[in-house]
Amino acid sequence: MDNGYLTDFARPAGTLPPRAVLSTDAPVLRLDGSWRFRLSPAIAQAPEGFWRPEFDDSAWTNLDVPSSWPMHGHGKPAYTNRVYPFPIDPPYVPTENPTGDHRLRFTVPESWAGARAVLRFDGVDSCGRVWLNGTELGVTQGSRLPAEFDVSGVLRPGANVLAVRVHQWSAGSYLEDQDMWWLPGIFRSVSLAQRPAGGLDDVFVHADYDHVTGGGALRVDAPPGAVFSAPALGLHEVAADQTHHLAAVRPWSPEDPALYTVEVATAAETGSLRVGFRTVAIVDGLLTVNGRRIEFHGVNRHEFHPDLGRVVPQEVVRAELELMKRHHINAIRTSHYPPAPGVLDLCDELGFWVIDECDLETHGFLSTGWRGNPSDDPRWRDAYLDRMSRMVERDKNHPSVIMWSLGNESHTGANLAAMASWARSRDDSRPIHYEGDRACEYVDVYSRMYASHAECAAIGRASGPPFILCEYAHAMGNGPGGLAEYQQIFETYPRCQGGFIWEWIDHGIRSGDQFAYGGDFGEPVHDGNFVIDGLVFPDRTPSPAMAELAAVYAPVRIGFGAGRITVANRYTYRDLSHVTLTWTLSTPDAEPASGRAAAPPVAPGESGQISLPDFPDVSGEAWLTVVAADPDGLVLGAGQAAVGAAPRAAGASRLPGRRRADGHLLLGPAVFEPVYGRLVRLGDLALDGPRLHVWRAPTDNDRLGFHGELMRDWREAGLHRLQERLDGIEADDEGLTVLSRYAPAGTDLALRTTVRWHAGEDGLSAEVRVVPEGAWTVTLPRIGVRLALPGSLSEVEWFGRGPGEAYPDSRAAVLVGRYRSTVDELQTPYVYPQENGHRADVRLLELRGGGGLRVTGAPTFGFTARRCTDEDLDMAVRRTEIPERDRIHLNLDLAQRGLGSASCGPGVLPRYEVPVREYSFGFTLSAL
Ligand code: IPT
Repeated sequence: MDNGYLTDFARPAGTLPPRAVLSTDAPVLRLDGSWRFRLSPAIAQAPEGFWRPEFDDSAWTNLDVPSSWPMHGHGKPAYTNRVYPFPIDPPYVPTENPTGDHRLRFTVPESWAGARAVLRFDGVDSCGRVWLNGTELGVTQGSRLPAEFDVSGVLRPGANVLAVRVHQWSAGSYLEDQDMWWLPGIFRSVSLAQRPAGGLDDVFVHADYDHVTGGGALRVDAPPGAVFSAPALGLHEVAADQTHHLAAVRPWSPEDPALYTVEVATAAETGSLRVGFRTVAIVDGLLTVNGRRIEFHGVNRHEFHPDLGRVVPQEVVRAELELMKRHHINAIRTSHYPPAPGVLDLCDELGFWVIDECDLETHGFLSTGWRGNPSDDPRWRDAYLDRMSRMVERDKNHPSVIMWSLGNESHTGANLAAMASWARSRDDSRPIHYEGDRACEYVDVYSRMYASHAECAAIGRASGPPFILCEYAHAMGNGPGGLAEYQQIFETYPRCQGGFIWEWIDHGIRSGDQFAYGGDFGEPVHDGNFVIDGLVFPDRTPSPAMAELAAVYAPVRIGFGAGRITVANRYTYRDLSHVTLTWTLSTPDAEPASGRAAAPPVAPGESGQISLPDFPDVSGEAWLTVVAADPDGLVLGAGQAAVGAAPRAAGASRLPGRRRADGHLLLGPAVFEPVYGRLVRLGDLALDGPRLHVWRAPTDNDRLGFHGELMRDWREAGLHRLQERLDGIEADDEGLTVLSRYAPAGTDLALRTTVRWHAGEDGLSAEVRVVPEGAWTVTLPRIGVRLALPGSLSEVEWFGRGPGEAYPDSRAAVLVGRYRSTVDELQTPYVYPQENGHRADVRLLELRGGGGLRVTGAPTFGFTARRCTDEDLDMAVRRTEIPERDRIHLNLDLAQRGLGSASCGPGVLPRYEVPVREYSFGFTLSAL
């Protein structure tokens, strides 16, 4: 048998011309369900003649279609980012080519007798050879694109047998090197549809909006003689191929995704579409929709499910898109392939700007210096054009799709340019995107990934086509940091029209109680946890980055100044008539007052002011919080201002320190041991500390990166293994002084500390001074102290920022208030263990449970509390490796480094670093 199709430069065979997805009254038979399946490690080991109807498949297993077969125990998933997991020798593929033979027996009703019909595959990864009733129909290519075959005359009423041989590797694999798991299979739906003669094989709706007049123009390209009706627009059976001008329509946008039902009909078939009116145009260097500059608050969305692989049930998609909407995400780039067709229906309905991206990535050619890259090789031109036309034809009727993207990371070349010009000739209503065309020779927008803040601002100051970040803010592990600073750039420079966070979801595969990443399936070549870089965990639970992003993308911004509250409307089209403001006054002990106010009438892009509410006088620290919400209670923005006096330093009276006969030192309720001078008892509470602490379990952004591995420098400097030496401990009439030197072995670098202890009515207070010694060349993960506490102190309450974790460059979502949690709940379960759970700007912290400890800051501190040390967390590479120790390890930080985005992009902005320099800070401890 000839397998030449595998190496035919990714050209499908025997497929029908592409067309739009359309629901019509022509009968459809869904073929999803339980199929028969057999996996062979190579084609030569696959059964001969399995396509024959009479073939005996009783020894095979059952497999649900759609499915990614490695997720069901057949072979294994494998992860690489850009490295091809096979030798680069296009168009050839390895002999070891997992081949999944699929068979389905199905019954066709008598009413189908003699009907013209097509068999449709919505997605087969990577290549499928198809037989119906023993007749070969052809070969699919382009995993994430539909393929249809004419089955008229082959399909028959009664029993039919469909046989599909799917190969993991084909020439198309060279074009599908996206950063994700390699997951072969028939992973989208399979269906049969009758195609009546004279029916609606294809339609192309054109629904423009004139923002000057408020009118719409509607035309439907359909077979000759077709008519359409749109009752809500007063149109009844009007000629399809003429433009119908409508005096007033409700325009479509993510802020108001207004859809009109349009029924298109020929004598033989009636189809139904949901149409949105909008006009995309580049005007004076700005990307506009319906006459306004738009701004992408977007995410890159891969199709992923932790149990099913690339099969994402439609109800899961709906839930995830609703989750995006609740976090003020208004745009999706379908990285890096067209999504399942149902996804775009939901984008139309719920409202997202979509950049629909073609199924194309040849990133692995980076390792040959792009030698042999298909993008500039004429032998691959047909495949490039085939993929582009199949995407455009399939998705052309979606109002949400406002740009076509040629693909991702495929360098540049004539085949990409040809895709662009074909798309323009077919659909001139949507601009073209492709990040690889830096010179904008064949694209309409200047697109970049991971450009630094400074470079984005420079681009904003220069002139040229609209600028977008198709990827930014790499959400790997704990991060990204610096989102708010990017947003500020989008708001400062009109040319900078927003971007798409990389990426929506962690692609972790469920494995017992945790999620697997690259290498966990024994892959010889893999990229580890680089696939765990989303805003939501693999099970779609939001990570703290989601709260941050919601605050940064918030459509309403609250500010304070000159005794007034400023309310800024950051919508593109909406006013604020749906917004209610709620205010709360809070102090460390109570919430003495709250109330409501209407938002001022503010047009999009404008801001208005209202006066401060009347709230009672408060003596100490107090905060006024104003929250803007919609009628469903969804928070649209929040702001805060301090309205009371700052907290005072500790009280006056001071007890003397003294030395006990056994060498221990006593100060009021406190006992210090004589070896290191650490506090070991405070009243009834056993403690151990404080010790200077500068380490954190490196985040992915600390560990990885194009900009020099920070973690390597930290480890070389020995920050994770400081030795502690006691240089002196003295008791005097006013307290104790402990002198220590913290230094890594093998260097002459050190941090000297002087801790001055006092005991008074307020508790036991420490004034810490840190003075560096030597020529340090690194910055620090953090500066602070750590203490070990009894494991029973697991109830946590604090007055400070919360409720979620916060770092200096990721703190837009956290507001000052009084919060309660537990030590266990303070942890964020990042798939790859790393620093997490830090609470910021804390004034008062209490840990309780069979006694308690109160910590107050002078003035504030950050804290983490967990049942293991930072060293434990550092050692673990899987969640199950994080030990649970007997004690709670509490870090009190004066400062902690920001997060940045260095795992793939710029690092922490200089102002969020922790330099080695002198520091002074203080805190007060009391036993409860
Ligand atoms: C960029 C890719 O486009 C994306 O698919 C993903 O791999 C991301 O990086 C990292 O997670 S490419 C990179 C070289 C900038």
